[in-house]
Amino acid sequence: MIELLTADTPNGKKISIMLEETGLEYKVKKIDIGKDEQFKPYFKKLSPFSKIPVIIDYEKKISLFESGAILIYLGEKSGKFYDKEKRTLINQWLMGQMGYVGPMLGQHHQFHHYNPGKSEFGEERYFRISKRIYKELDERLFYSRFLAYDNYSIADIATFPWIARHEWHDIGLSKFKNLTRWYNEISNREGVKKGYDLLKKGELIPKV
Ligand SMILES: N[C@@H](CCC(=O)N[C@@H](CS)C(=O)NCC(=O)O)C(=O)O
Repeated sequence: MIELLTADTPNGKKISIMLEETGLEYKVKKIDIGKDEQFKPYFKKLSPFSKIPVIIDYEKKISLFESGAILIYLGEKSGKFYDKEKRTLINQWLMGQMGYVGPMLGQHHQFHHYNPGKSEFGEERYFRISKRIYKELDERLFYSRFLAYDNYSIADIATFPWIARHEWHDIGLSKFKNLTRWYNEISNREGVKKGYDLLKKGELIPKV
């Protein structure tokens, strides 16, 4: 049994999607980051930067923080979506998501969606970078069916929940044909639909 300590955010959804996709047995514990639960001593012990997601694997008696590291762990444990022969390719796209796509779109959420009008510089900067990310992903997906190679992998699972916030981005996902094709294909996977609704509120994946 795996316990997922998480919140309903793109980083949180990555792991619930992976758990659903792999079929590993798990339960969810909601961490209320709006109420600073992430700073409680019990949680900080598990996650030194006080961030969700975290998993506890009771079978192996270990806990892990950082969504990329968790995806790798679950990929290795399940033998799914992290093909041994393709790991060099998958790692590049996974690290690109962790270091660039997620943090930049996250800043775009902060300036454009949550706090419009507070900083012209911040709004313009992260809007511009987010548009660039859409274009770069679209270009990659012109050449490749999925991000790392021709099969679905943890790199796609890591990136998908960020693009699923496309309505917040105001960039117009439908203008990016390859990214839209990729998004629709992943949106239709049963495990993705279930994992997206991690708090079982009936949340649907936003359509393009
Ligand atoms: N690099 C981390 C980022 C995780 C992260 O930013 N989590 C946010 C929610 S999406 C969080 O826990 N924020 C609470 C805080 O920073 O106080 C990962 O991918 O796991």
